[in-house]
Amino acid sequence: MTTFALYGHPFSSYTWKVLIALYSVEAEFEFQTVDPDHPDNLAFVRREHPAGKFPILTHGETTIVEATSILEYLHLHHPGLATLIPAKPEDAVTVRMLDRVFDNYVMGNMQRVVSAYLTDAEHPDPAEIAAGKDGLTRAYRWLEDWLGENRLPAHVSLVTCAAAPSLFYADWVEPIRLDCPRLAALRAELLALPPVARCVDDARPYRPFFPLGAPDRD
Ligand SMILES: N[C@@H](CCC(=O)N[C@@H](CS)C(=O)NCC(=O)O)C(=O)O
Repeated sequence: MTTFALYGHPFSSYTWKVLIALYSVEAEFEFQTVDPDHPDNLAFVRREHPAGKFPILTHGETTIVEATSILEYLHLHHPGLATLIPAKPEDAVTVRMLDRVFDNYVMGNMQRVVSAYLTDAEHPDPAEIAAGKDGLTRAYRWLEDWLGENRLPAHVSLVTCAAAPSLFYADWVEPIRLDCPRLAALRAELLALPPVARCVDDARPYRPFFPLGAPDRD
């Protein structure tokens, strides 16, 4: 079988998104760390992604950018990951919808707050922080209501891969409060899944680099 190679970093939420799928089936792949100690990998990512971001997957002559597209590709090309997206079209729409919700409104608002600290660690822009946290609170409320009326697929799916890293880091930025018990329970369930726990553990050495300061939990 042609080797899959994943360019990413163990502390990167979007890298986790793909790692969770690969780990869930113990897929064989090559991990290419993107950091200053691996300048060739940094150069590859800057060349291949329109904004120089990772993860990136290569498979033979094929290069795929963007985590969701990588998962769509693995769904088609990795025999163990054929269930990442449900076969029933209506269910597939729901899974893809939630993937967008987690990326755009959970991950996106979490990254907005983190970016404010990366831009100026001493004096992060209070307006950016407030906007990001407000966006997270709104997304939490929407997800809490959605979970009250719907169920997620029981197996590892595209939603698992999107939800676990975004909820993990978002909760560090704006804790999920007691008024969202279903969402808090979902985060705990996701963190207990072996492929997610493996990502959390592999990322532990990098926690001191979390720009807001990592909490003493998880
Ligand atoms: N829309 C991209 C977002 C990827 C992204 O934000 N990656 C971050 C790491 S989690 C990154 O590459 N940061 C480094 C940079 O922007 O230079 C995806 O879905 O893959």
